[in-house]
Amino acid sequence: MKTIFLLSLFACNQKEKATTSTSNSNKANEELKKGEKKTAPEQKNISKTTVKSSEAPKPADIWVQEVGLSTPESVLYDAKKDRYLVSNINGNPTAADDNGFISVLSTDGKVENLKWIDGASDKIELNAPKGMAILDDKLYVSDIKSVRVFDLHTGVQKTSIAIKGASFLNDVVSDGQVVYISDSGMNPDFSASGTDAIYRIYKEGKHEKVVADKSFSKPNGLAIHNSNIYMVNFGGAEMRILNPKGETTKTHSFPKGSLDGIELRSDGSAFVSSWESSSVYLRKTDGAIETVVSNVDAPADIGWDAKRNRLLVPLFKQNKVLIKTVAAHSQ
Ligand SMILES: [Ca+2]
Ligand SMILES: [Ca+2]
Repeated sequence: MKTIFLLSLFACNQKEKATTSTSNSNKANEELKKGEKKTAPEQKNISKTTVKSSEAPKPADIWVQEVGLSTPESVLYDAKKDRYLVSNINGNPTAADDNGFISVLSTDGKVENLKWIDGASDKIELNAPKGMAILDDKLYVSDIKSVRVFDLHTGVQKTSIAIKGASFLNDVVSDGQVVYISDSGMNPDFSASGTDAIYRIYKEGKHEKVVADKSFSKPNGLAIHNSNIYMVNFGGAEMRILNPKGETTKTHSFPKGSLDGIELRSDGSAFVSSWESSSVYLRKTDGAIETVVSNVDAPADIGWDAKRNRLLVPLFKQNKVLIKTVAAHSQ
């Protein structure tokens, strides 16, 4: 129910946005100021723990805002080209409006190309881009019921893979061999469609269903570790670990739900974003859960810059991206 409420709220926000874009940008400023104030104690806590391993001061947060991002769903660290990619739904998450776009940010948070890949182009089909993953030299982007495939270097659209039976494709991840995609199983009005599933796409474009299970309750973020699939759900507060056959081997709970993005560090610890708590959790390998980012409204599909220990947090409703350095993993 909560999810539906949040999403209805989103739908209302979108309507509002169409008529009050100027006041919204003022509001965004006010909210940012509030957010900065609120995050201060949290930053203090984090620096306390980092002091043990490093005397260097923690780098300041970088806010990418008022640059034209529009309903940013996902941020991906492109290690190959050392840059950040941001998927922008630009409107309703289920509208086939061909106006979605992908932005390129430098690692210092500057917009290098706001509409690097742009649905407005006749050569690009892109409605409501969400999760992204890189495999070889291709960028895979989920787009409602299809996966769009682009050349990572030129942004040229290579192909489009329709996933029959899917209703709300969401996160995309690659293990270097194949690509996995979650279907959150939602209708255009965000009610449950019952198609909750995880799919696998092979390099040559062939795809198959790994597992379908309504009880997943809106599977959203995906990550891969040691061939296992980690999945968090938007309709609940759980992280499942599945083997490559799609069988659940473990389930872990988080304090609050409406979980969206997940990124794993090399030791298996997991960053998970939660709309319900407006935060990003870190679940350590011993099972302890701490909050590493707080007071972020609608933190969607987070990214992880492993080179710089930075979390990349898209604020879905505020058209912003937060780039935040977190403690290196020493635990
Ligand atoms: Ca187009
Ligand atoms: Ca759109």
